[in-house]
Amino acid sequence: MKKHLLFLGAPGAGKGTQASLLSKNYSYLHLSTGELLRKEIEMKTSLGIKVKDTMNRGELVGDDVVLEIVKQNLDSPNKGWILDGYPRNLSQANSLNDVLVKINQSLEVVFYLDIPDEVLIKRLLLRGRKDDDEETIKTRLRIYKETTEPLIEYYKDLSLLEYIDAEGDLKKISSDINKKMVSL
Ligand code: B4P
Repeated sequence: MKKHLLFLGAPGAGKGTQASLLSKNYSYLHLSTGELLRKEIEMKTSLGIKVKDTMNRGELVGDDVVLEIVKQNLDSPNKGWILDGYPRNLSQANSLNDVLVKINQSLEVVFYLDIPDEVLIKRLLLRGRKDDDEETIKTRLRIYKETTEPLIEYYKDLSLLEYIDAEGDLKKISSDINKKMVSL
């Protein structure tokens, strides 16, 4: 069974939702950089204060900040891990490789949640988080296309990419992911 996984997809594709379900199923560590950053903001830590405005504008926080969070968490004892929201650009993908080499682990699967823009926008507007207003969603989508989307080809070239149709029923998508898990 694959133990080191990553979810890739646009904002609202269901990364957080599906990574959470899958991590519970296998008792893996679910590492969402967005969630960890939001916790820092909630706790008003110096890091939280530093990233709050950037996140609320829908922009990416600095690579160094997220790398530190990922490093600390991957190093903890775990049965396996699922990264959600990291990496988000090629530089983060390279940093992740470096971290994994150091801890003698390797990424085994990248689930790419494929979904049309109109569906994403509807989902996020319904959720209504602080960074879910129409203008901010547009910024997040633009940044996703410019900086994160190239990772699809990057992981495809490494033969790690698994396509998942992420439109439609949440349970059906979860079942498709679980089926892939047992067949890989
Ligand atoms: P994230 O927390 O990663 O937010 P996101 O990309 O919008 O994805 P999210 O997980 O929220 O959406 P999901 O698809 O699960 O990042 C937030 C911010 O943090 C970034 O903008 C950035 O500022 C910062 N950040 C995070 N990581 C970073 C990094 N590596 N580098 C730099 N900055 C970073 O779900 C969306 C909604 O859809 C949910 O309400 C869910 O309930 C619903 N949903 C899911 N599946 C559904 C389905 N099948 N049908 C209907 N609804 C569904």
